[in-house]
Amino acid sequence: MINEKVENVLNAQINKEFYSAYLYLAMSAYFDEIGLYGFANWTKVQAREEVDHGMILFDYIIDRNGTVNLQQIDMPEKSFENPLQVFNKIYEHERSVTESIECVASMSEEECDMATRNFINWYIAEQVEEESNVMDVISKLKMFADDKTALYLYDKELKEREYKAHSYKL
Ligand code: OFO
Repeated sequence: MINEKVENVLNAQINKEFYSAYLYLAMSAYFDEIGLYGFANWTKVQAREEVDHGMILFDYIIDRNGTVNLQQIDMPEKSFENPLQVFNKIYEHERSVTESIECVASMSEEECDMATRNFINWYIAEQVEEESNVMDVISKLKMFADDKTALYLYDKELKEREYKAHSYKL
């Protein structure tokens, strides 16, 4: 059985992960519209990873004999200005997800739920990777500035990103 407070924050986290997927899909559609198909691919792959993040939490609650409580997913924003602005937004968003994951960790500690505390370590490490990947894109976009050729070549590189299913099992 899982502690009720911990169960609530895990359910809220499922919602945040699915919202992340929606947000990345909105960004992917934007990139597709402006012809940056590599950026569209990168954000679409990320959306699939976010669904995995949500599903891992879903399965974990069930494994602990808890109750999954799915909540309404907010509508993501859909108007964007340029690639750098989008990636700055992504960074801001991922920072807020990191904070939220850290709150799950501290709630599980407060409630002496060491199984969840241990489980959530996977997400803490994943957030380090996500923030770092986003910062990498931001640095390159800043370096290219208005160089369209560099952007074109980088877009081709981002087209190579492939989806790999994420999984976690107790
Ligand atoms: Fe699920 O890590 Fe991004 O939001």
